[in-house]
Amino acid sequence: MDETFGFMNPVKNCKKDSKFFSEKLLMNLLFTMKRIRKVEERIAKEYPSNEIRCPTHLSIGQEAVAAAISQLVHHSDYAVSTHRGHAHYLAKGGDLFSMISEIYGKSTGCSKGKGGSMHLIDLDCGFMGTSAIVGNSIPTGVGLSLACQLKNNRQISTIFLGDGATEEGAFYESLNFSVLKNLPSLFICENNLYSVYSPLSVRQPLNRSIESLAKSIGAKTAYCDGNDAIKAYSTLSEIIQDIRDGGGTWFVEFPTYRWREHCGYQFDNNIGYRTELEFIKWKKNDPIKKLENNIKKYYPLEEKSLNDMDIKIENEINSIFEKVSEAPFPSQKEAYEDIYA
Ligand SMILES: Cc1ncc(C[n+]2csc(CCOP(=O)(O)OP(=O)(O)O)c2C)c(N)n1
Ligand SMILES: [Mg+2]
Repeated sequence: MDETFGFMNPVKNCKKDSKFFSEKLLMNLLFTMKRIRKVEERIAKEYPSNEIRCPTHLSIGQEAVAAAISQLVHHSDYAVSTHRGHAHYLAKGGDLFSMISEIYGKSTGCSKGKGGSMHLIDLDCGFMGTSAIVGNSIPTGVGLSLACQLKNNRQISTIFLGDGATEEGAFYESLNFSVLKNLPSLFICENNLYSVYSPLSVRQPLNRSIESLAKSIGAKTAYCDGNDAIKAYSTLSEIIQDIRDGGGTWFVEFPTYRWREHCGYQFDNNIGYRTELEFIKWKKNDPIKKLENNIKKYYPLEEKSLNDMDIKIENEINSIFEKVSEAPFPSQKEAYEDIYA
């Protein structure tokens, strides 16, 4: 039992095997992860041509948690995210054409081509925005939780953040307020061990986990493998149920790892802040392969169905990139519209 709050930490009951879940759910998780991975790999492939002009933070390697969320939240729920937000936007149901358009600065983009990769929004599915300022979207996410509570309709607000964002004052103020008011907030901290080039060891005391920080503020907390879509799904499904039932604010820490450089399409293991060995260790822990292997233990997962899935995703991506290439840039007269300055 969790002594502080009097109920079980769901991670301890977490179902780890595909046998507990339907084939349909497992294939949805796999499809979502592959789609996110392939979209970002395509962005990485196109980036050197210099047509994408905005800074772009890829989350290749970190797809599992987003996929789990995609199967658990509704369009009527809210979510906010960070500079590394492509996966979260897509998982919440964000429109792919609008996202790719935005990354290319086209007027068909979700921020009319003025925001770029770090300013994704899709109001139709409750994805309420991402921000280039670390920690910036956290208070917005808690404000949305307050709106959910006032409406009293079992909606929740998911707040994606990185480990680095837990070093921002806004994080503490927001979490404190959310806990105080018993708001339906789900804080999802994807701890990829780094804030740009700084490892956790130079930023936070040893032997104090991020989860324990959130717990000390009064949030219900859990710690779960961020590269295991099944564990993430199982853990989050219990937590989201609790939040919808009025259980209040949760904070879940998911250890994971980004494969590419902090910002950009390349690999940067050679510049000295992390080792090739560490990278290889995490790459072997590929969330997509991990899910495939787990599915294969209990269900037939044939090469053909995997290939069909790949082809379906690639066809969608090809047609969207083509459509975006034909879309117009914003006109010059729009330059001063929709801005605060
Ligand atoms: C307030 C603020 N401080 C610093 C930065 C520079 N910055 C951009 S991303 C980043 C790292 C954030 O790390 P984390 O929250 O762990 O997210 P990750 O990039 O690892 O996904 C930093 C420090 C910023 N954008 N905003
Ligand atoms: Mg980080």
